[in-house]
Amino acid sequence: MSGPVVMGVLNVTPDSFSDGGRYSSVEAAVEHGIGMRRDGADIVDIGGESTRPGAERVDASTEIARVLPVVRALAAAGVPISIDTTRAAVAEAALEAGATVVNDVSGGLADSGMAAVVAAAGCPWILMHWRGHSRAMNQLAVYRDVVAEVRAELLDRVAAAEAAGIAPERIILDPGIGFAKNADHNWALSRHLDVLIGLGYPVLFGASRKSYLGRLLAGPDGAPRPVGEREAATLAANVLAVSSGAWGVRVHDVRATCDALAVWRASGGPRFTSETSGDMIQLSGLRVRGRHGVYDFERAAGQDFVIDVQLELDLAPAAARDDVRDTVHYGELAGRLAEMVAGEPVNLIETLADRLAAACLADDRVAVATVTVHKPQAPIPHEFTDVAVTLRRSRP
Ligand code: PMM
Repeated sequence: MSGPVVMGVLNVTPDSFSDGGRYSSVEAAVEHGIGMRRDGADIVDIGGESTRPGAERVDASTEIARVLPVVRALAAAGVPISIDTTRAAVAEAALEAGATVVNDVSGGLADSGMAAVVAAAGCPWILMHWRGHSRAMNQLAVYRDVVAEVRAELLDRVAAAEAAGIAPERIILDPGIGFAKNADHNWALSRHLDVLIGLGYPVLFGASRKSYLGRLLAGPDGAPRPVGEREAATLAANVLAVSSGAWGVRVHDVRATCDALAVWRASGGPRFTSETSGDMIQLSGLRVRGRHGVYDFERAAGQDFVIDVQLELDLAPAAARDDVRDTVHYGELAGRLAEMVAGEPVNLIETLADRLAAACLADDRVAVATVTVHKPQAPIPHEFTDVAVTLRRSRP
């Protein structure tokens, strides 16, 4: 899957806050799942227990009975499926029936058997930030610094998952919008999503139609905007999330989401956020002998060229994980650039700078490359200290 991933919500429950009761029959649920796939969903997320604040739990056999026929039928129809459950037994049954992702809103906290099921399946595991089951979660919405605490609590869940043998590349994080969080908490997490994205794991954002959007759009009488009239707000929240670098969005209206993402893509896709803009790698004074120039004697004798490179990219993943694979290896880059400067001669240092910039942008994590080529021994019949060109190139 390449981002942003669109996850379509399919609750086979009588009481979920948005679609509860609409897809209680297997036929209606399957039809809706196939429709969401047709509309562009990368994956359909099937849940059999409402996680709405205050909701009562159902037992595992009820949950299994609700989801299994739908998982089976949609898997048979070729629809990629995640199972939205906090229970190992439900996840195991759904994986066996054709689900390929586990979406665990408890981040592994609700059922100590979940990690083993996921490890055995070798499937992706969405770890959502969670503090307790629906009945109690509103009382648990107490934070001094919600962003820092959600980040720390998610890192605990990651550590537990990795200790249980889950490969890091299978882990997806989710801030858990609306779960043990009030509206202010949700807005703080939306504003600082880049802090979670900076952990280096894909981040799923699930704001679709949630009550903080309803509260934002409350009428003059203070009544929240009804659930069915929060779609425009949902689309705006989701476009902002993917602009911050979210890996995917979990939504009820797949078609509208895909339309909004098409506009986002056509408008240039990701933006750097305040947390990551300004990150850069600088390599200065790379001195290499080359034969660039318009004169024969330059081609024959060669001279020194000095290269400065500035790469703009998000360095938060590398900083968080302390792993060179998460960043541009400056030693390897220097080697590639030196080879180009020493290689095939060109007439102009503009052309050389342009080629070096293209080589920097070949790593698709680099958003902008600024390259300066100095030619301090250029054939200029006057005393001078340096001549240089600088090109700034960004990803198309
Ligand atoms: N929200 C709900 C259910 N499952 N899973 C993830 N990963 N993230 C969420 O935000 C999330 C979820 C509750 O909403 P619903 O009634 O739309 O399913």
